[in-house]
Formats: sequence, structure tokens, C-alpha cells
Amino acid sequence: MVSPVEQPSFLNFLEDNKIGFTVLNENVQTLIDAEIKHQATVPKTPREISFNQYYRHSEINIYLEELAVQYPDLVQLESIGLSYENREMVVIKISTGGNGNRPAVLVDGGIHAREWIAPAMALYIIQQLVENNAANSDLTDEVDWYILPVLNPDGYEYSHTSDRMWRKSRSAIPTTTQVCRGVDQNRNYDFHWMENGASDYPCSEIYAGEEAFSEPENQHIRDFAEAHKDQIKLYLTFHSYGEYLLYPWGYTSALPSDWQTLQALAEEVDDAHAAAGGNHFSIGTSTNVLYAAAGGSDDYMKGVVGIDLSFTVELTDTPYGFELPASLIEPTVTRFFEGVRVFGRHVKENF
Ligand code: 0X9
Ligand code: ZN
Repeated sequence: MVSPVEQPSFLNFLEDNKIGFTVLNENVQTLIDAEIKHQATVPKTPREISFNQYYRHSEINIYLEELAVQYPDLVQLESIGLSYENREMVVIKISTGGNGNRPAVLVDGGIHAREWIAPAMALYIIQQLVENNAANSDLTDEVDWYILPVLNPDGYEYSHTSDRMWRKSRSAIPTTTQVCRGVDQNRNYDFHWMENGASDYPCSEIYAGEEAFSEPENQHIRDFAEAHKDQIKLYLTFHSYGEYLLYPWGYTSALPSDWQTLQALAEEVDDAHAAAGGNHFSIGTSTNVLYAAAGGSDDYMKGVVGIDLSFTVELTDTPYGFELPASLIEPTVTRFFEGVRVFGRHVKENF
């Protein structure tokens, strides 16, 4: 994005350097204004969740609590800790039984604040597996699901209240007078931390933190994954945007030894998404298909926790980028749910 003031010099710069370009959005603020208006007009009834609006963090937590009350045999909630600004981070466990020894899928969304479609995707999976369980029972009869819809609740709220394009957490370094806040939580995991595609400058959008796991939110999901690592066979982390299905590694261009399994599974997911009317995704390792960036959750879950099947999903955006209008939530999440089915079935059939 370029501000109106900077636009002429930016265009000159592109021209001088013979850099071709296409404009995706003439005026992103128009989209933001329309979104604010829409968010203010839609009725807020978290219990009957809908997919024509984006929910706030507190509304998401209320919805999870109501599911736990209404479906006590299927749903359990676990508070995994507080965010930097003391928001409660709640993992919903969806399980039809089996004494905790069934294979499980771990899902998170919203590690990047402005990627609003990611928590919405996580919520849709929850809603389908719980409220529409009869139609999706094949996904829960032998597999458990652990889902954390918002891994960066402080940033998510900040993107609703103050800066729609906020990406990072909201922590401040106590020992410095540094004005810039927040850490890119997807550079903060302790696996080849800071080796690649990350910054040690606190004002950078990809600031990796003062040290690995400086962020309480990252510590909480790490501890949760560690505690359930024998059970968890597949990890999915939702982002936007760009329509990518990515698998490790993000810190190196080298391939993991089981890359063919990851590639084949991603291709099957992509086919299901396309059959439901979605676009084809770009598939491959993060480094080779997108860019090198160390300290990401996908690499950590595979490289340290030992969850072999680990994927980053960059959902659909076209042509809105992060500003996906609320009217496109439903088509986006319903199409990708067909891909989620493939992930679920793979776990059911292979573990
Ligand atoms: O840069 C990221 O963290 C992700 N892309 S985003 O545009 N949503 O910010 C991609 C992460 C891929 N995984 C790793 N690099 N480990
Ligand atoms: Zn992201």
C-alpha cells in the first residue's frame, strides 16, 4: 500500500527502475470503511454463529462457552493461558470419546492479526464439527480435534479497534524506550530462530522478538502442543492471503525427508477445494514457494514437537488482500472445509 502523498514519487520510482505493476485495489480505505459500516450493522448473536460477519475475540470465546454447555458430550474447553494484555486463550477440544488416545488434529488461526479470515475458518470448522456433527460424523468418530481460533488475540482486537492492517502481537519491551510494539509471532518459535527472513528491529513487521518464545501466546500453544504431542498427528495453521498450501521448511530450501507425503496430501486437499469451486492453490515448501522465514509455527511443530504433517494455509483473498469483504467469508470457508475433510480423513485412515 502507498499513501496518497507518496503515490507520485512511488510511481516515478517504479518507472525509473522499469518495475512492472498491477493495482489490486485503488483505495483500500474504501474497503475498510465499508467493512466498519457492515460490522456495525450486522446483528451480534454469537450463539447462532453466522459467516457473514467477523467476530470479536470476546464473542468467539462466548460462542465456545455456549457450545460447551450445549454439547457436553462432544466439547471440552481448555484455557491455555492469558495473552500479553490478559485475554483468555481457549482451545476447544472436539471429541466423541476414546479416552484421549485417538489421533488428533491441531488447528490454529489468527496468529497474524489482520488476517481475519483465519479465525473465521477455524470457527467454521468448529461449527461444522459440533453443531453439524451429524453430517460430519466421519471426521470425529475416530479423530479428536483441538482448535484455537485466535492465536494472537491482542493483535486481533487491535486490528478491529485501531489499525486494520496490524500484524504482530502487542507486547512492549519493558527495558527499552522503544516506541514500536509487537512481535511477529510467526518468527518467534524456537527453531532456527532469526536465521532467515526475520528481523531484530522492533519496528519491523517481521520482528522476531528479543528472544525465541518471548511471546506468552507462543509459549501457551507450545506447551499445549507438547502436552498432547503423542496424540497430535496433523497441524494446520490458517493465514491469509495468496492461496498457498505450504509445508516445512520455512528456514531452509532443503526438503524434509517426507516431503512427498506432504506434497501428495496437499494436492489432494487442493483438488477437493477446487472441486468445491475454489481456485487452485500453489503447493510446496514455504521457502521454495513463498519465501524463507525462520521461527514459524509450522516448522516448530514438525521440527521440534514432532508432528510430521504440518501445514500453513494461506486462504483466498482475490482481489481484496487482507480486506476480504464479509460477504466472501462464507464461500471461502465452505470451500476450504472440503479440504479440511481431506486432512481429517487422512489422519483417520493412517493412524
Ligand atoms: O510470513 C508468514 O509468516 C506467512 N505468510 S503471511 O503472509 N500470512 O505472513 C508464511 C509462513 C510460512 N511458514 C514459514 N515460513 N515457516
Ligand atoms: Zn499470516
